[in-house]
Amino acid sequence: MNGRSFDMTGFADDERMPLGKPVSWTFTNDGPGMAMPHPMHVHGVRFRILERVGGEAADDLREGIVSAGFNDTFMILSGESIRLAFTPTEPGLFMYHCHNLEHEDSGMMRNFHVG
Ligand SMILES: [Cu+2]
Repeated sequence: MNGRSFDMTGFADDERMPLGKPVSWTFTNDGPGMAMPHPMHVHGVRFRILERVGGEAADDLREGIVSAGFNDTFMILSGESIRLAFTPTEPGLFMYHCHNLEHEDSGMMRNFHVG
């Protein structure tokens, strides 16, 4: 993600989040490799989906996606861009990753730091 693979203990400068202040993340599913949806999970926070733009999927898949309310996981379609927002309430090191086991096992997982 963002050209980075999993690093067990590390995180990048842009993965450092302030405690108690709202942040917004944008995920865009336009990376290399086979075009496919990814079920993305963020640990330690609950977020709201603010915006979905683009994306390609069969209508019945798109119709089954729920964006309303608080979430800890979201499906991002191939070619889609999603903006979400949350306010970190607990300090520490948390992970965000694709919930497809093959993907997370191959490094589609990162840490973010709060505090
Ligand atoms: Cu994935």
